[in-house]
Amino acid sequence: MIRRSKLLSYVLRHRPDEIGLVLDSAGWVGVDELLRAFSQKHDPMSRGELEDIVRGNDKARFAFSDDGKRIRALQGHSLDVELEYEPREPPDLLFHGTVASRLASIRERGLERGRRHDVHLSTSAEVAEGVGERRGRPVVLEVDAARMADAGHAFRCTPNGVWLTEHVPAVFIRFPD
Ligand code: HQG
Repeated sequence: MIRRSKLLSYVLRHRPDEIGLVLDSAGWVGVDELLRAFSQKHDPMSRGELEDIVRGNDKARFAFSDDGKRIRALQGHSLDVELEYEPREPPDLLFHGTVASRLASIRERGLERGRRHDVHLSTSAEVAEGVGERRGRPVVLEVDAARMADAGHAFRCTPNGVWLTEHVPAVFIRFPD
């Protein structure tokens, strides 16, 4: 299940071409088409199994369209997709989890989106800590989102509560002592 969920992330965020799929401009692909492509290139997957992955995913990374005919990843793309989340006013404070080895560069250049579409921010320090932990001992940075928004930076929020913005200049970051 985890392996399949990772493969689904990979296909829907980065490399649909790997199994011969093309996503539309908002990242959607037909469920039947996806299942067919999966079954041709990997083990066969049923609609029920796909539903289990989408529902069972710890971070709600995927969603079906309202009619259930299409599926997409909710964030994390490196592909050029327009997710169409409306800009929203962020909470005053947001958090970003990273590791010590990144700090010198972040102090200099701010938080950069890298390969991803956007910088990912969390509403809680605990969640950010979990994100940082993927790379080592976590360091949690505080982002002054209210001041960023005042300065004209746009924020969007995914349906699973991840806040997205293109770049966080270092002046808006509070580093731990
Ligand atoms: C760091 C997972 C040097 C940044 C997680 C991070 C999250 C810089 C890494 C989601 C930098 C990028 C996103 C700079 C940022 N210099 N390092 N100027 N600016 N960095 O994976 O935020 O499992 O692209 O601190 O749970 O770690 O994919 O971003 O360490 O929600 O659903 O560069 O990915 O979710 O790494 O994680 P990532 P992230 P999924």
